[in-house]
Amino acid sequence: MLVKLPNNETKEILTLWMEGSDVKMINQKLLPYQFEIYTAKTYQDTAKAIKNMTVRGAGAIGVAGAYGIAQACLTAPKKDINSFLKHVKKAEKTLKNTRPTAVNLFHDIDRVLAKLNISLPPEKNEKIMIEEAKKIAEESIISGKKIGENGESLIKNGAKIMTHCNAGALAFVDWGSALAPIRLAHRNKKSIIVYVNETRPRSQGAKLTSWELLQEDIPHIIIPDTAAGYYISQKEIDLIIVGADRIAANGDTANKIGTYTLAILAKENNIPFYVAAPLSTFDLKTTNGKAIPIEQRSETEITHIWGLLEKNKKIEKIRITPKNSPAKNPAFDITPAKYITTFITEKTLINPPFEKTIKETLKN
Ligand code: RUB
Repeated sequence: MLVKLPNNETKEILTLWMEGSDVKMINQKLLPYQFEIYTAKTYQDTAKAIKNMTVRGAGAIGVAGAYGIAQACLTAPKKDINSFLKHVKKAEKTLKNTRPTAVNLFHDIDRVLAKLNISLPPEKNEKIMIEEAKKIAEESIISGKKIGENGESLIKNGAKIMTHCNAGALAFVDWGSALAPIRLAHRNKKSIIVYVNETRPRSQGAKLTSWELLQEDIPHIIIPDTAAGYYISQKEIDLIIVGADRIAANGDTANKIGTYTLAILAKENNIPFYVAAPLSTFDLKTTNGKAIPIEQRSETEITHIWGLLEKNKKIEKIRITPKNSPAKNPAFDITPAKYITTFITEKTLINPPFEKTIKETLKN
């Protein structure tokens, strides 16, 4: 993605990459106030970065998980295959035990582990597995671009588009899912405006999507999540595009909390509701939305908010609720397939009946 650096230079930069045994990533906890690259030196650092959301978004945490396994291969004992295996399996457990909902994390880690061949010496396995992790990252960039190309046809000149959370380059390695067609429509000189839902509690829309759109001067407006219904009912929105963290075999979709509400609003007001995601987000092993585990996050994300204190330009956390009121913080919700118009993937647009079309697309 293009990033405007503080010295006014514009640079193409990925959300995360591997450099030697380090995993480098844009520190998303500091955006939009500070642009900094965080270096995860070990697989344990990478796991921590996934858990505390230094890196976040389904596609990006999948690649981070794959890189984490690659890091574990580098530090694993090489004296025999069993001790190598034991170390890598320990890393698998640590990395998978970070965020439960986005299937990409499990999918990408398993893809690297599938390369493990116990009849080969550890050094050989190390090389093959690191190559696979890097291949996953490269494929993720290509699929983001293809999602953009396939989805751009759904955006007409003059379109007013709503999006939720951040399903942009920051949630991937580059390009993004929901933001990829938007990015391309803008680059192709279509006149568009993006309504960015704030996305409480962590405000990925207000902080990250707005930052990403600003980097390419894509016109946008941040609105509170609670204003979505108002703008949709006023015919201010032509279409909604969101990303996804896991799509069940029947098309039920887990995405950032609040997505379900938007899908119903879209149906009620007769506007299309698109879900953009790579094929690695589809999970045929999960039959429907009820079987998708929903991450429950800390209540402090509700009771407190992080922001930039204008007076000293420091990033600070402040309390916004009474001390003794409890809070609940489910990070995702499930949108039933019946509310989804089309899935935008790198391969094709998937239309209903989803039970059939998803299976066919993933098979071929
Ligand atoms: C991110 C989120 C995004 C999807 C899309 O949640 O819900 O919409 O991950 O991802 P969080 P992608 O910020 O809690 O990780 O663009 O990879 O499909």
